[in-house]
Amino acid sequence: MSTPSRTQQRAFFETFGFLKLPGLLKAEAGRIIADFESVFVTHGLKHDGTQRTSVVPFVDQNAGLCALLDHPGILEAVGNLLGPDFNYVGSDGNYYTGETTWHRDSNYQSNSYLKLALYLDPVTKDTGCLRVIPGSHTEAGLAAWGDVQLRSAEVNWGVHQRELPAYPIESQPGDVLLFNHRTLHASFGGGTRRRMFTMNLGRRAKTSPEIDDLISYCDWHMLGHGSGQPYGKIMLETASPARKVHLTQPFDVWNASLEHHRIRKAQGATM
Ligand SMILES: O=C(O)CCC(=O)C(=O)O
Repeated sequence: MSTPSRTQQRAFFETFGFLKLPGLLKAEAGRIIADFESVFVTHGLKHDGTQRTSVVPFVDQNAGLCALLDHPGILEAVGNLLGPDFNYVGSDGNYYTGETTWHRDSNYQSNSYLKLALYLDPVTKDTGCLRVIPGSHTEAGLAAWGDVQLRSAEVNWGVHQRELPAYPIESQPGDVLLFNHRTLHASFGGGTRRRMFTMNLGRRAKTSPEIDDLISYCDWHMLGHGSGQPYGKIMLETASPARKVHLTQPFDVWNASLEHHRIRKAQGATM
């Protein structure tokens, strides 16, 4: 079977809410893993296996990982789904321990966000690969399935969450997974040292719902993660004009939002 065309990939992503790009970063996988490890070392973080260890924002901490935003294959694949001027809106790097229960990453009205995920160890259905409910990102999917409903599988349907009908996206290091933020996802059966990182990417906001969602997204990140900065120093210092296309709009919105919160705080409002 020949490789799907870009049009077919976009149609698959829009229909099912995810897309796997086998081996897109195969040549770089060794270096990516070394860069991943080095971020945790730099942060003095040792994963002891008892719980998830994560760094947010993640790729921003390492020049090699920042350069994923310059990678021709990534630019082409993501540009195909979100347009060539897509926004980069944060990342997380993780050593996972155990399972992740069913959830969506966001369910914005504009439906313009996706996650790019790289699993750095071979993962299968029973060893912690990402599972998705195909179609759960659509309006019909949103109406049909809720995350709490799936997490209450034992009460609702008398089966464990891991038994729910879902598609396991088994992967090897170097494979790139893309999934819509609205797609319900989870993972089960992982060990105590499951390495993966993700990048959040969104359509450049042009319509009014997209702008509202970007403001809300930046707000959520800023307040939720508390870093007070949209991007890491290395990300900004190593950004070429081409990379800045993916940073400028969130950077401006984030700073405007920060200013808004400063004013509200000065006025005595609680956030
Ligand atoms: O690999 C996992 O355990 C789940 C990852 C996930 O839920 C996410 O990145 O949003």
